[in-house]
Amino acid sequence: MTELKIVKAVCPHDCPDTCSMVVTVKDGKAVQLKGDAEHPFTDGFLCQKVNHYLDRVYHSDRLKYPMMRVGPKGSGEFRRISWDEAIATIAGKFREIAASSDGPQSILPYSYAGTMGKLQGSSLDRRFFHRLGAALLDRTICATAGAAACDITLGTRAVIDPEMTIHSRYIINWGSNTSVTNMHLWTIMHRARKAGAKIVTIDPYQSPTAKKSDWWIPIRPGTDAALALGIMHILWRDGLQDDDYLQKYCLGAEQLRERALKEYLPNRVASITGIPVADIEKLAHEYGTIRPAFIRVNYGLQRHGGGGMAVRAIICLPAITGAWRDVGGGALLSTSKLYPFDNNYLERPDLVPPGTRTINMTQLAEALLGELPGPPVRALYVYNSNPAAICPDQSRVLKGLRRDDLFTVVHEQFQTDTADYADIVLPATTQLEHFDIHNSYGHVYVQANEPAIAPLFEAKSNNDVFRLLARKMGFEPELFEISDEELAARALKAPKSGLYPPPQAFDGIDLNRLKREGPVRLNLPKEYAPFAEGNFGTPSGKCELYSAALARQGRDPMPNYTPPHEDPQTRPDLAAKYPLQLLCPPASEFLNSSFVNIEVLRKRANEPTLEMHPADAKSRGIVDGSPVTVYNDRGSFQARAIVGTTVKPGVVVTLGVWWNSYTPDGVNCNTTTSTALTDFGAAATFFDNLVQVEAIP
Ligand SMILES: Nc1nc2c(c(=O)[nH]1)N[C@H]1C(S)=C(S)[C@@H](COP(=O)(O)OP(=O)(O)OC[C@H]3O[C@@H](n4cnc5c(=O)[nH]c(N)nc54)[C@H](O)[C@@H]3O)O[C@H]1N2
Ligand SMILES: Nc1nc2c(c(=O)[nH]1)N[C@H]1C(S)=C(S)[C@@H](COP(=O)(O)OP(=O)(O)OC[C@H]3O[C@@H](n4cnc5c(=O)[nH]c(N)nc54)[C@H](O)[C@@H]3O)O[C@H]1N2
Ligand SMILES: [Mo]
Repeated sequence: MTELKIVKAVCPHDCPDTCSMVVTVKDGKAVQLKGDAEHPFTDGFLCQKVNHYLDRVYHSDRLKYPMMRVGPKGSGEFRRISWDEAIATIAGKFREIAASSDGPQSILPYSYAGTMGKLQGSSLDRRFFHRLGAALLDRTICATAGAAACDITLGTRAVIDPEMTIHSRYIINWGSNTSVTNMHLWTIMHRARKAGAKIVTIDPYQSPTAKKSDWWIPIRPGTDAALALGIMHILWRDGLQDDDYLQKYCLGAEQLRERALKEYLPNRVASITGIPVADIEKLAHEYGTIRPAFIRVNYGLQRHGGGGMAVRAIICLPAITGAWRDVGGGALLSTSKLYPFDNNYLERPDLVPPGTRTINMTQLAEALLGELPGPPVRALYVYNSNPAAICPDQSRVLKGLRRDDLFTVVHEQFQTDTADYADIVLPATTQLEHFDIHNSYGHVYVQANEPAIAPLFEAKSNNDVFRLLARKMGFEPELFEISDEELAARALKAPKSGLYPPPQAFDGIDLNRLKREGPVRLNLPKEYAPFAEGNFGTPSGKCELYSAALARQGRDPMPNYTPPHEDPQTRPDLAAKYPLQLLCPPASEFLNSSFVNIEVLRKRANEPTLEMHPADAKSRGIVDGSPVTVYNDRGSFQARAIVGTTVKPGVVVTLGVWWNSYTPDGVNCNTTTSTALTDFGAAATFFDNLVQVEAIP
């Protein structure tokens, strides 16, 4: 008897679109997976990657059983063991380390957003490591520069309802490859364009989004704050500011106006940003006069030393013109803070022993090589992440992972570059095999993911593994013996306080409703424009153009331009050796390092490439198609040159993030990236990276 079942699932990957997926299951096997037509944002279609999610689920390379290392570290030689042996080994090692003079803080959990699910992403894992007293991980690899900048300026993320951009008439993709990294928003932008909107993209690289825009403005990497301040100069100079909005809802307009007028003259801004004065003037005038004006500010532009200041300056613009007043106006960084999940319940930060140290995940190299204060890292537990591929300063990360005295556990779906260095490998379930609930950072729906199929082979979900480990460690059952559905139901009971997240957003939403109805829109006004009348989440309740809190910390209280760490203008010494600014954003076929092992997608991406301007190629004897080496003091990687005008002279671009095991030289672009941090949020600076390029003879 054939039994057909339709299950609503949620794409778990690190992407603002958090799509709703409809899975058809036949006799216990998922046979079809497609985008949910009933989800207004997903709109019935998925990206090219997740269209192949079933290839991922049923891939012959899925990790099937727990394994223990038998060969040298990094050799990828393992033998199968039982779950009992795996859990006993890990618990035994954790107990031994916790009882040693180094203590539990020499155990480091390492996770990011392999799944964005609230349960498999950040619930029992946090409880487990908090209860153990392990080092805390500061999860800075992606978003914290902009998050910190938004908190200071707006008291929450730069947020509007992305569906409202249908009403926008001036759209700026600012450091955002929207058509690739947020493609369902791009669809709405495209519709707005049909209704008369103009689409502008500010990006040093002619990304797929820049190519499809009405106007591509190539900017010198890491100089966006100067451009934003230059726009402010022109807005104020020409009387395009909204004095009423500034006076009622903002702090420090007078001071900021003075800075912009005195310090950010168009000539100076042009020389910093490489954008001609005429274009800066035109951009400022269009932005200041066409409404609703909307800025999609994304993560790409934050990955520079001054990334926090860049976001802070950009998100001040809608306050100066009053663009926040309009439905479809304002700026969007992330909608994640609109969801009042009870994270304290899920993660139990109260269990963290006082004085526990925090390790910045961007500085894994330093942590593993014993260069940070505190006890050495003796054990590393990796899940939801692939640091051997995605972390900066890769040569040193790998050196750390090769340490014989480091005990490494990797819980994964696949034998990734990181899993190659594990002492114990544990097989993980995919999204079709476990339960979860999801917020989104790019729309305003909450969703439940029902398991469509049983776990394949011996795979276990993250939470199930932490339940086993907690049992073995003798931790309190009341903290861990709670089902995923119970955790979800309780996490939806929002604490009722504060302005952001809006405490009423979950009113009328509970787990039963999510399971019954599928995606449910947060309980927000239909035409949501949160800052139309102020209502900022800052201590003053205003948009803090001037921040007294920053002034008290001895920092610049206002937006300003902070040059990149590795900037040819301010570091001519370094640029003499390494004159090119390298950007290394993800390829459209990959999701950071996820999906590189899916054959059809890898074939489409083909091989690591380096896009460079004809002038930079010619002076190096490089022609289109030449194999090249890209290098600096930190390391080198190989790629094939694509010579063209997708970049300006002085900038080169490689798309990633390749698995090291699939590149010609066994490493990827992160051999050249640095662990230097951003000005706000201590985040990664992947795109702040000077290199030299040579043809391989
Ligand atoms: N297909 C696909 N989608 C994804 C991802 C993926 O890997 N693949 N990753 C997901 C994740 S984790 C994230 S964080 C988001 C990221 O979403 P985006 O921020 O859109 O992604 P990026 O491509 O990293 O960066 C966007 C653009 O910023 C440009 N850029 C770099 N430096 C600067 C600068 O100094 N100024 C300006 N103005 N632009 C600059 C880059 O050239 C790039 O084209 O995407 C998510 N969506
Ligand atoms: N050069 C360069 N480096 C970058 C970036 C860049 O643009 N350029 N982008 C940076 C950014 S924005 C980000 S967000 C980070 C992303 O870094 P990561 O969060 O490490 O992202 P992925 O590379 O997608 O790796 C996630 C891993 O989690 C695994 N996984 C998925 N689901 C589960 C699960 O349920 N359980 C377990 N245990 N594992 C699971 C997947 O198989 C995958 O191997 O990379 C950063 N690194
Ligand atoms: Mo990210």
